[in-house]
Amino acid sequence: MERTLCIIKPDAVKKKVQGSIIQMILDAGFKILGMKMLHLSKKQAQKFYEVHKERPFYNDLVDFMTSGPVVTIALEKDNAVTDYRYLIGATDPAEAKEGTVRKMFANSKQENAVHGSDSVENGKIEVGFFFAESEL
Ligand code: IDP
Ligand code: MG
Repeated sequence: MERTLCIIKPDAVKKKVQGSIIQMILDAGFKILGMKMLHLSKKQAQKFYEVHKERPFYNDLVDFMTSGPVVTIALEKDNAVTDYRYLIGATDPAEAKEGTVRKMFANSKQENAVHGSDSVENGKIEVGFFFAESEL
């Protein structure tokens, strides 16, 4: 079984679509191991997105991710990383396929409703960023 981390981003929580997104995740066969609603601190958001710190969108991304509460969800499934990224669709909603979470709910390439881990290794690391093993 693989693990992957979902974050329902501030834009989606503001729009009150977190329930719809969670239902899509459950309907796609994922098991929810843990779920937390929290307001990220600037430090947390900077650390979580550290790999992007040289990118031009980094500071805006940190501001956006701390602009309101998020829901972090630890997910488990066979092939979780690939299957979840398929469910959420492309980073830019303009390129996301019909029926994907980002096509349905994203506002823009930045405000794109959800985060998803990009590799099996990062799935484990990112779940660990928000959840102690004893909580799962
Ligand atoms: P991903 O979330 O699909 O894995 P990444 O390239 O890892 O996409 O980027 C992380 C996040 O940074 C995106 O989900 C999005 O919120 C934001 N982002 C990525 N590229 C851009 C951009 O070109 N402009 C504004 N925000 C961006
Ligand atoms: Mg990414």
